[in-house]
Amino acid sequence: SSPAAAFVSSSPADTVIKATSNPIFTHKYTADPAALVHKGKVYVYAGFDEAPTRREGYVMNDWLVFSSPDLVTWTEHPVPLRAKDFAWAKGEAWASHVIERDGKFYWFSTVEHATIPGKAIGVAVSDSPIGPFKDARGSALITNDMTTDIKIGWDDIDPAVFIDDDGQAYIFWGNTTLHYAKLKKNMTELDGPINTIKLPNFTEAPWVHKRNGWYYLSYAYQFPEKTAYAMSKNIEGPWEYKGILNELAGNSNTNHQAIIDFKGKSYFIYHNGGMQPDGGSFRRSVCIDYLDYNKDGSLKRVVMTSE
Ligand code: FUB
Repeated sequence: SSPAAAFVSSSPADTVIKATSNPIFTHKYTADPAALVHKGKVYVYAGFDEAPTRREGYVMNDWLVFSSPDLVTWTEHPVPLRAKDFAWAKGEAWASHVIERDGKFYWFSTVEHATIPGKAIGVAVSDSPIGPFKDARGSALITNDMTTDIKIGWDDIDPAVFIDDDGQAYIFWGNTTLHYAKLKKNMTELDGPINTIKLPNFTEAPWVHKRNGWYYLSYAYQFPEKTAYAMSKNIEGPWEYKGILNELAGNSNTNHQAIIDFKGKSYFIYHNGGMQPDGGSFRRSVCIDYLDYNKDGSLKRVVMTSE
């Protein structure tokens, strides 16, 4: 696989990258993309896979942010958030999601909790989509002891936040069991009970989006992971399982997607393990492909490309 993105120039603050094919970034391994469209630009927030070649296991300390006006020219901004920026966290910058509300940007992040065993979800805030972000609470929003399925230490991971047209915000998260709860307007507190959604072979990585009156809930399916999805007319369900959306992502045993509309087209942003010479489950690379809808609102299977 030949490098797709050419390293063009750098300054102490920003690095400019031209990406004419997948993977979009080749100077670093990047994983778990979340994407935000804001004022004519796409922001991609990704975990930084730093595992040395042949190491089996995640080495993830920082998150990265990239912005682009056209999905070809990307700017990598200075590191906007590190797992250790949450003083209560031990580390491990796993999957995250950034969303804007009333001019502030909220970064929901998975980290390892320092004192409550297992993963936890924190929230950081900034006035800018590129940060810097600061812990918004001083404590975790969700910890492993708040849900009953405490068989594994990584069941409270992978936040996906969605704000409905009526202004109500929801957070979805989980591994093996998919949870969701309402968020207060301040975006830093849960509002009401933690609920559970049952979907076939749910593993992790939920992402919720809405289009033409349909809610879509895509997620990592089985292990190694494909991406599957469900649809509903109501954000609180019931969700109807609709099938596989994306196949195994190269030699990565995880699959993690973000879905956006940008300048009239829909995009599926994900990571793939097989796109760089030493790539794999712990050295993943963010890719972008088109997402197409059928007339009835269902989704066409993603065609992963290297172009
Ligand atoms: O990158 C670490 C974990 O792997 C993420 O939190 C999951 O979604 C999976 O991609």
